[in-house]
Formats: sequence, structure tokens, C-alpha cells
Amino acid sequence: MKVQDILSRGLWIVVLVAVLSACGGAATPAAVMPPSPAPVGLTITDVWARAAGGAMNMPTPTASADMGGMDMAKPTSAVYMKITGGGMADKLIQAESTVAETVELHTVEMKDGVMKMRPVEGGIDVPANGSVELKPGGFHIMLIGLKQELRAGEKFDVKLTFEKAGVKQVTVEIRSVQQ
Ligand SMILES: [Cu+2]
Repeated sequence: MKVQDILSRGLWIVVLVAVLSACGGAATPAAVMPPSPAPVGLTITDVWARAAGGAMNMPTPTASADMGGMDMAKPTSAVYMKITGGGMADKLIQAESTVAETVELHTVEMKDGVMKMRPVEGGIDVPANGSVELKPGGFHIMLIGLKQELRAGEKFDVKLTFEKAGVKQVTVEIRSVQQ
């Protein structure tokens, strides 16, 4: 196996040299990924949220009288993303944002034939060298009680806390989704 290792490493150096000389000396090291070392940290991509909290968010005297302060009047939204783990397994344990009163990690499960969402216990696992997707119908970051309208095309920040990787701030792109 050692010999194999050295051989493949040697091969990659040859490829690297070939690529570099093909570029005419223009150094583009980022484009050439060596195969053996695993990426150090985790990466978070395709971060988006559902546009929400528009007209229905507008408090009118009639609405507040009718609702009587019921929680269901609170506009909500959800944040989705793909998290790819680094060399070791990690766990998303908390999410925070200033756009909502409450931010929770949620999952969706079937209960008595009905899709219901509930808070995740213990966090969302991020496998080493693998990925977990937060997407509609599955894991998501629930935004409860939006303090502002989430307009399609605009952005906001979410602070994610991982067990090992620590705090990561990501920018969320707001998208309109057809119901
Ligand atoms: Cu939810």
C-alpha cells in the first residue's frame, strides 16, 4: 500500500506540473486539488430561505382583535442548505438569526400518516467526508415570529454553531417558492 501511495502521489505531481506548464506558468494552485489530504473544515453551500412575512405580517386592528394573540398568527419561514463534513464527523447544534424571534433546528417526520415537524434533539449530524442536506420535507432551520419581511432576492445572516467547527456565519439568499 505504501508503494501504491508513493506512486499515486508521484503521478499527481506529474499531473500538477503538466497543468501548470499548460497554463503557461500562470500559477492557479487553487484549481489543482491534491487527492490525498481531506478538506480540513466543513463547507456550507446553497444556503437559502423561503420568502415570507409579506402582507400577512401587517398587523391590522381587525386581525389582532380576531387572533387574540394566538401564536399561529406569527409568520414563519425556513432556512435550507447543504453541509459537507470535513475530516471528522461534526454536529450542527444551534442556529441564530436576528430576523426571527425564535430559531430552531427542525426535522419532519410522519406521524399517523401526517407530516409533522418537530425540534431536532441533540443536533443535526454532519458525517465526516459526507454531507447532510437541509431541504423542504426534511431537516430545516425554523424561523418563528419573523421580525421583518423576507423578500425574494434579498439576503440575511444566520449564525450556525457546530460541536467541533464552532461558530460559522452564513449568508442566506431569500427565494420565492411556489406553494
Ligand atoms: Cu419547522
